[in-house]
Amino acid sequence: MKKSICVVGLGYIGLPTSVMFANHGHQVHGVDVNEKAVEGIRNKKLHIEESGLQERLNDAIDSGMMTVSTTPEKADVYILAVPSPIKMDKTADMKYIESASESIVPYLEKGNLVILESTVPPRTVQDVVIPKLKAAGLEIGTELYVSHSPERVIPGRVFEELISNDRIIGGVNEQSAQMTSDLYRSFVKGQMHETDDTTAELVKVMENTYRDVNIALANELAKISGEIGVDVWEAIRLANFHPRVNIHQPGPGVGGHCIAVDPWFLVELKPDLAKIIHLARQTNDGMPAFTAKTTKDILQQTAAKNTKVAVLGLAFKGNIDDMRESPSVDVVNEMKEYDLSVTAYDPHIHENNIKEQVQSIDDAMTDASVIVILTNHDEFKKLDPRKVADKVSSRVIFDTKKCIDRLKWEEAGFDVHILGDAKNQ
Ligand code: SAJ
Repeated sequence: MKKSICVVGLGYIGLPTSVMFANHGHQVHGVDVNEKAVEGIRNKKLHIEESGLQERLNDAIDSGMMTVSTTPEKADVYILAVPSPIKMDKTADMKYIESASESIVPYLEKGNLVILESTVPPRTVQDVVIPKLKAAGLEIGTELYVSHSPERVIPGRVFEELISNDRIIGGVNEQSAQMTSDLYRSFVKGQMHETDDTTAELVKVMENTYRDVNIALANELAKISGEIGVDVWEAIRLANFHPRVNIHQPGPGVGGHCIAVDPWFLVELKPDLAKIIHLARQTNDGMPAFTAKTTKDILQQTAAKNTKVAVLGLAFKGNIDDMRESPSVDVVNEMKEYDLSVTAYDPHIHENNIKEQVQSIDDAMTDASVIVILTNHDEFKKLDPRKVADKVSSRVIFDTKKCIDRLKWEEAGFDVHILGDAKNQ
């Protein structure tokens, strides 16, 4: 059945979700506090990059199925997709969840469904959202249905995953879960797994914690391999042929608004018990410093003429435009502690967000003593080392994502260093 849906939060999750519902016959009203973003979306101008989003947004707006504004409207269903970041002290910042929940209260009516999509510390629906919604004077579970259906899509492949991923649906009761499953069925081809709200919250945080701990293991193995003369990337590749092994990839740190954040929710909840989880966070957060120190060591070995470092990649991972919690920013700051002179370039980030950033790869590389790759954007994989060779002051490259072809760069006269590969490091 077609519904009217009000989506609060038009960011990396809320906007794609809104257009998907609008493209599938539901009447959607999107809400965001960011007036500039709202104005842009209304005029079909995107404030975020995501493959397939532009065409789908055009369709949603042109068909009249999607409207946007800075305030909610009456609807059958409310979806909350606002950020739930961590504060400086690594505890969850619930202010957006609280204000989004409050913002819909004046519009709520008997029979409405409220779905929380944001990733949150377990018990948020019970302890934060429901107490706010109660102000509407409706009985939860019989007059107002509530569920948590965490988004699980990966930036860069959002639309494929919105359709094909299974969904975890955590209802405060069976009817809430059932109504939520029925709604997402409009476009989800994966399975719906119904459970209660707190279990769904834990499942989502667990998934990202699993990945963080696994990446920390890969990073630790990279450091060990580097010391004992082994290429960790090859060792991981071989280990992963085992049917029950899936070791992730090392790198300059873990970024983004999810994997570097969600494990802290469990540390905050149970600090005495979440030991491996805490250590994994510290290991991954230590990788930018390790990357900067390795760069400084490489520079010292190569007797470079200057200390200019060309950092390639500021997004938190390949082929996206998102710099949130990006380890690259920490790497740049750590490099400056060693008095290195850094210029940073990212083909996906068109505004200078840090003062070391430049908008041309040539400006970044001209006269550099070492190139450091921090993000595996396709643009960097395709670089022609012979052309780069003419620009730099020393032919030295440090690849923290193993994304370049070592042989090709060596043939062009480069000293190639790869994180976790002892050869040349
Ligand atoms: N990274 C590594 N090594 C790896 C994989 C990733 O160092 O082997 C780094 C990346 O470079 C990046 C960070 O980890 O800096 C996070 O990237 P990611 O691709 O692992 O994850 P996100 O943050 O883009 O998306 C994750 C996904 N969760 C899982 O795969 C369990 C996604 O499905 C979630 O929807 C998303 O978090 C979210 O919103 O929670």
